[in-house]
Amino acid sequence: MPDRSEHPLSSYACSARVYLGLGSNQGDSKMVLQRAVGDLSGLPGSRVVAVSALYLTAPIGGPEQPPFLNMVVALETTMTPLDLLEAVQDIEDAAGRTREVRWGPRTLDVDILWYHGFEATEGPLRVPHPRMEERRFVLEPLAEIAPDLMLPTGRTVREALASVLEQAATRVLGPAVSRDDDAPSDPPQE
Ligand code: GSY
Repeated sequence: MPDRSEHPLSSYACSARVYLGLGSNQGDSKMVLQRAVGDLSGLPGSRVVAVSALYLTAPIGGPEQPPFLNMVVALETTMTPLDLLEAVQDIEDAAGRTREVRWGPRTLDVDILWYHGFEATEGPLRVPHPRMEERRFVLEPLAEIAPDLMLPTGRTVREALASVLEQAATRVLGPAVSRDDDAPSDPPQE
């Protein structure tokens, strides 16, 4: 067997664009999200190429729970979809995430929303994320960094967002704004 380790092709790996949705409603959510962005940028073969603002959003589904901070991150990565899934679960675990209550409060949630050229409707990773087109808390930050991204229903992110504006309004917090200082006491209302 010839040794190919020195051959240029042996180190060539294709980079894929991925969009990830991040959310937190427990602990110091702003710090949790900022740390998660740092962790994503440290993944092997990966580079964070765009980051949305932070959005304060009313919780959708689950028990009564505090408002969330949500954001979307664009990553260029050579990781495979399943390796990336494992890595983001490690990032959630490192943030102290427990999985006790389905749809319940969480320190950190990282969803792989869209992975260039990859579609899966069953198995451990479903992408494009099956509920992303129904969620204002996903579409609004995503529209900030990828308004023309084409979604499975044939609509752009911008068009899909226009159809969910009846959901509770989100409030944009700049990345430098402290949540403790700026979070209203009640979740945002429409
Ligand atoms: O699926 C993500 C967790 N999650 C969220 C969220 O991130 N933001 C809002 N606003 N509501 C949510 N409900 C769930 S579950």
